[in-house]
Amino acid sequence: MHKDPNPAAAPSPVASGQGAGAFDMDAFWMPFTASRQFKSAPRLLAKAKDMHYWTPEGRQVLDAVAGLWCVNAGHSRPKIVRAIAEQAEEMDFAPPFNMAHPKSFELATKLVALAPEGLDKVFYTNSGSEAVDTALKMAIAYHRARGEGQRTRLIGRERGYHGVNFGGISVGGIAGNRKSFGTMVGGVDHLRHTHDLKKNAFSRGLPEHGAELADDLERIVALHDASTIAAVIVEPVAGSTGVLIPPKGYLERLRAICDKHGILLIFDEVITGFGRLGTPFAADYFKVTPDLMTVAKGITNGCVPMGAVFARRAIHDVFMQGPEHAVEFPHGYTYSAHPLACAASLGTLETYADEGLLTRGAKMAAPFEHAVHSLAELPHVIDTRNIGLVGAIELDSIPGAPGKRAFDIFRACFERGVLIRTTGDIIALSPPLIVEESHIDQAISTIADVLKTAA
Ligand code: PXG
Repeated sequence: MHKDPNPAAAPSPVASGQGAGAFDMDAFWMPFTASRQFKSAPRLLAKAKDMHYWTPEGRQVLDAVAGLWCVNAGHSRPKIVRAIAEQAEEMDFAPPFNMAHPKSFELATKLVALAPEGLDKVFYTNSGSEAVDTALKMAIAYHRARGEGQRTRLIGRERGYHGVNFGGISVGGIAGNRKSFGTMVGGVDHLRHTHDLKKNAFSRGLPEHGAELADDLERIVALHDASTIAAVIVEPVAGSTGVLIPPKGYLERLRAICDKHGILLIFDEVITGFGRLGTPFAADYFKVTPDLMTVAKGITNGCVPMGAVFARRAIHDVFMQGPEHAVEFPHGYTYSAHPLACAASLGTLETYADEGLLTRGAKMAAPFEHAVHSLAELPHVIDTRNIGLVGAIELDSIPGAPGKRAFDIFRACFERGVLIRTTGDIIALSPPLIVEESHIDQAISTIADVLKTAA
């Protein structure tokens, strides 16, 4: 049967550009994109190296967001590229259920060595969303396996982002990502978020006020009883929702309340993992160790999709019962421990180690902080904030058009050769960890120029 490739009456959008040629843009239903706007004026990337992208026309664009918070070592790094190419040549795929390949073990050993003390086991997924849903399932199944099957409730936080699968949007706290999807997973409650500009605007590093917001967990425990609660999941620093940095003492307090009530604490380190704060993980930065930790993005430098859940040994060991021939944890993906992802991750860890990238953010944090806060006095700026190599510039919204001001700035910056990320009316910066001061200066001066002329 022949299918009309373009059945719509209206002509589909066509992109053209030197090097890209012309192509039909109709078929691709794009993720998290203002598609009609995009397809009327596409922004295309065709090449990347180190700190930069190039458009199909050959225009250079500075990457101030590490792709999408993931290309921590910079783009197309040789050891990673080689590892992927060699692996593809040697073995393309190996089934991961009741079978394995050596690199999956080699990588797990290396990941666990890098992870905070006590997180001794690693379960592979293919994305952050899958890591989150895996961790939530682990938490509930763990309690059941040790005879507390009534502990099924999951607690997230307002404004949290934990990917887009049903578990993740259920514990997530961004209304726009939830409202269209029905009742989602039941038995979920949310802590209050910690963002308080009245008290904490223009904080450098951790905000002073708000540790007591962790006590909101006690309110939830009083309502549901601790015996019904499996786990609390939070991003140590919330990224997607606009860089919400935890108040001093907040995460320590959350840890203590979880311990008091036998509730597992899950850190979603999909963004904060692999050096973003100047330490390998946010758990290291805050000296607070969760029971489960989700990662993705930087685990392969964004080169091949991969995520993972780190677990305390004691959590894993509870599953190791029943007949020896039986599957202990009925969960996993066709592409768990995919050979290309494992190879990419091994190349990534080697690159991080060779160049000291997982702690480089600590060195660059001071000039980065200075640069981000230099925007504080510019038009529309209502907050600047930073931690490690993450920064945010929050703008007041155009009345009746939330998000428009920042989106216009995003487009204008791209036109001027700098890729930033915006969410609502917040500009987020998270450059690759190889960033130099000259790159920071370029990104900040471009944003400043655009802000000065913004509507
Ligand atoms: N948890 C956290 C904390 C994340 O930041 C995910 C889970 C989901 O990961 P996957 O790999 O399934 O996308 C994320 C993803 C943004 C942005 O604009 C951030 C993410 C994804 C898309 C956009 O800030 N983070």
